[in-house]
Amino acid sequence: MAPLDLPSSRCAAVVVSFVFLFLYFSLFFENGEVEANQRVFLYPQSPKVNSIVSKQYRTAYHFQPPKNWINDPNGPMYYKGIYHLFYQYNPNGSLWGDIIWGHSVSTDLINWIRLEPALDRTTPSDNNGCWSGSATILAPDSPVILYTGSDSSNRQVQNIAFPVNLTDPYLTKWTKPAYNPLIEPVGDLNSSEFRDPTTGWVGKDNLWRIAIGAELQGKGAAILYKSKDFVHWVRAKDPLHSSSASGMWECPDFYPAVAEGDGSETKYVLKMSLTETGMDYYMLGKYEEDRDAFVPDNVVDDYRLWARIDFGKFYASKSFFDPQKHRRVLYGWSSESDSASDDVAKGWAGIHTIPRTIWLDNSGKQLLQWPIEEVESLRKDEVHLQDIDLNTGAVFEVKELKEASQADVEAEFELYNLERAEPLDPNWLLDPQKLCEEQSASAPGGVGPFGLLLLASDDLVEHTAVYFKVYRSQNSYMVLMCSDQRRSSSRPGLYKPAYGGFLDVDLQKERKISLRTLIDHSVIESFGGGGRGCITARVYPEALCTGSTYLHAFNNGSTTVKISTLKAWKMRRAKINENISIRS
Ligand code: DQQ
Repeated sequence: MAPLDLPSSRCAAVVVSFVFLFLYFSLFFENGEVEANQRVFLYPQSPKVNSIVSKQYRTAYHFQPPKNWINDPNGPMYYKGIYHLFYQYNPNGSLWGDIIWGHSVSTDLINWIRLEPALDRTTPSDNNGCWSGSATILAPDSPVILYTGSDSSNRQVQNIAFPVNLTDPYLTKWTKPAYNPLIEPVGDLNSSEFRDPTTGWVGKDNLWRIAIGAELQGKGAAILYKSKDFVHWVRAKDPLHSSSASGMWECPDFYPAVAEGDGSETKYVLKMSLTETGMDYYMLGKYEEDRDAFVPDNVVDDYRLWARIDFGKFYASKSFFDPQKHRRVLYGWSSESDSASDDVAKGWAGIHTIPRTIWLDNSGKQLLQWPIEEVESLRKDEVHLQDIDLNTGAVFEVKELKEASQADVEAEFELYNLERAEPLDPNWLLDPQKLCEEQSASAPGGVGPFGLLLLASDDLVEHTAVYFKVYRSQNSYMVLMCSDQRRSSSRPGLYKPAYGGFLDVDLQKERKISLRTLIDHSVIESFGGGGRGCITARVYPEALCTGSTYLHAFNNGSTTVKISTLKAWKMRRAKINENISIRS
């Protein structure tokens, strides 16, 4: 067809376009000048509310793929100098569905190279989804993946996958044997509540063990399986552990945690993700190898009193032992707090938190978490303030931190006087989130509320308050830590709770509470009391789109609190989705 030989419908379109162009130019140009206020809009005008699709809500140094939906981190491991991160990924959109395993690799857990997906929905035992699972490095050094497949009958079955080429440093391609599935939901197992195998461990009898999350006769459970060869698995008579205090345990994680120092204090950790709350919980205890049972230090029959990995928007976390740095590293999925239609408009949903080192407190009673040291390589433009008294009602702007949407802040608050600490009502321990909502950052108190206002607009109408309040409990003190999203954004349709939890800080010994926050556009990760309590929050301030955001410290308690030090850095952008040419 010659270039101007158009079919009649295309001719009509061209004629209409010429008419519009004529109208456009005759209306807009008078005396050769554009009349800006007489526009005829051929296309919809941009809305007054800043669009959720603003690039300002995408993170700059948290892990997220270029587009689409992600959820749980899967199979993290270190293998021959490379860290591998797999993740639940929808290649077809920004809502959950069509789940496969995305794959990225890194040498520092902060900058990532994006590879082709590791597991796709290609077999009868996973054609409705390649769901969560773990990697295990079998002796001498061959990595394998165990994952849950949603099979062609929508049953949850457990499958295995192997790297195609062990000399490929990135383990780019994975293959699934025809003998999958390895484990099926038979007997008393419910085929829709049986998923997420853990990393394997070896017992004294040289048999491999794994645990699989389940709901068994209404109880949350980690079902134990044993194997000689990692392929043929036999279910143990009893679960590793179960509890009638909750339903389904998703993404169980089981590992030893070591205290700092000589490492003599070791406890076992059983972590479970509860569907009823969308939160991650853990128990500390011992592993009785002879009985193959995890025995918690304290049996608590109300999950509201179980220890939490994070009090905020954080779920389905997974850890691995990093042999290079002799540390256990954990990361979790932080879902969006906007609506599903917002996610469709944005074209993306879900991020992973900055990996955290996780270890046992010397008391042996709780886990501590801290962002991995590698994240500090992104810091620049240090601000350092010292000895600032925050009197009652003080709001102190950290003016030196120009533009606070991509920052790392470390503050230490010194408490002069604990006498005005209000008494603790033990019932509050059941629902600290409600307490944070009722006793907000602006409600006057005794010792606190004091803390930081993050991602604040210039008029402070928008801000996320991350703060502490001290309560007296018999002869000691309890510290409430809150991250209040209720004023984080003036956008409609967002989920804006006030998250919170109690921290076990020995204030009689040390009259200081520290707060570290990683701020990255739509995420704020906060670590209170040296990592005793963590709160991840997702926020979408309008101020991010319209101008700058600011950092303030405040105190609404009736006693003065001192900021003994405050260090803040701007954070560089990490390389999150570097491409490589993929070799076959
Ligand atoms: N996500 C996966 C499941 C897991 C859940 C499916 C937890 O395997 O139980 O995407 O978020």
